[in-house]
Amino acid sequence: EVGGAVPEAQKASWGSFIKSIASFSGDLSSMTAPSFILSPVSLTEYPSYWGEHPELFAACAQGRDDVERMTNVLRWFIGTLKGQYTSRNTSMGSEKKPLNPILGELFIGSWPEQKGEGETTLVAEQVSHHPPITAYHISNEKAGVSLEGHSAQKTSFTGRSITVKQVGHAILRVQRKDAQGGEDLYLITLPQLSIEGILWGAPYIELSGANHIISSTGYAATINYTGKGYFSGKAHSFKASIAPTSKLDAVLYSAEGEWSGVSKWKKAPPGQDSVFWDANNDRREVQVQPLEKQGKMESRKVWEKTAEGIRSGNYDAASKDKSRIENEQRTKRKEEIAKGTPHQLEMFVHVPEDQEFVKLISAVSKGATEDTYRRKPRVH
Ligand code: CLR
Repeated sequence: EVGGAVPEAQKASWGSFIKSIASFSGDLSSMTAPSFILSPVSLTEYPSYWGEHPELFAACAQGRDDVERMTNVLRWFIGTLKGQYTSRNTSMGSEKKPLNPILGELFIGSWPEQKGEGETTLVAEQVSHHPPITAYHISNEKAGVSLEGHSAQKTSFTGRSITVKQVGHAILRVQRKDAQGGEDLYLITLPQLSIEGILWGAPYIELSGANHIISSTGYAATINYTGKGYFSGKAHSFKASIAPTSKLDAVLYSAEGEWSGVSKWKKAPPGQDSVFWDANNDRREVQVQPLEKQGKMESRKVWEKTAEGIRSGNYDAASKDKSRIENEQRTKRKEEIAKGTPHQLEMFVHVPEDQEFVKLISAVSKGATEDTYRRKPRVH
């Protein structure tokens, strides 16, 4: 039944929303959607999913050798997936439509040290509004680990589901602990996702295809995803393998299972437990300053009233406030053009061709190139 999970009063508008998705290509985030599907959280907050297991993030720098470090990086990566792709279902009942960030919107937060792993800090900035692009930088100085990346999406509708191709990549930098020092890089590409359950009105994400973690150390991890009805028959499944980058089919170690549940080593490194990762381990939500201490471009400050409206079911107030913000933005852009003073990024600089990406990606895709955003150097 179409719209079975949709509140009675919104069935008609859900129907027309689906029709408009079907005849629409590009930027879903700018579409008006029925109120039951709206989330009070902006997309600038989503990079925080990368940091919700601070101990796994810090462990990326540990390990006796490059292979062991690669297994730690892979575990941290797999450990982020449950938060990234199922947490709205858990907290709000289904996948939701996030608030569409304004240009220059910031999200700043941290995970205070708990067990000697060091403090992890996060800054994210909306570096483009159309198309929407979010840049982020997450760092644990004590552990010597940082992650820098950007995130955009290309969406298309296939009839019953929305396919989302993730555009962007991240680079994990790990300080070496040996005598020579220096740093190791891990290029992280992103999987494709599809949004299922659209017709029913209860959207959820399934991952498909593959992504890679390619390291300057000479090792790479390949992660393949399947959902219900594929090799495991279970939703949210993956198989990951670690191999030398120069010979990806010479698999050294492999793990498989559910990224939102338990996964196990298939080919385990010596002396390891059979469990690779248990996603039932607690995630630690990022901490942010109280609203009254936040700057006016900080996400929760920007969307304070809109989010309040969505949370309390006062959708008129929410949509009024959202229109006010969007109008202000249009005026701002016009003024910038009139004055010849284009918007300046606050925390990041745009890099037209990411040479680190070009170099590392060549192992799986010759000649590929992408731009990136780098965190501006800070004055301490
Ligand atoms: C953003 C980057 C994160 C992972 C992630 C998770 C959920 C994705 C989101 C990204 C991008 C925007 C997204 C969202 C799920 C639904 C939403 C695709 C990739 C779209 C714009 C809303 C669709 C509207 C519905 C019918 C739910 O690291």
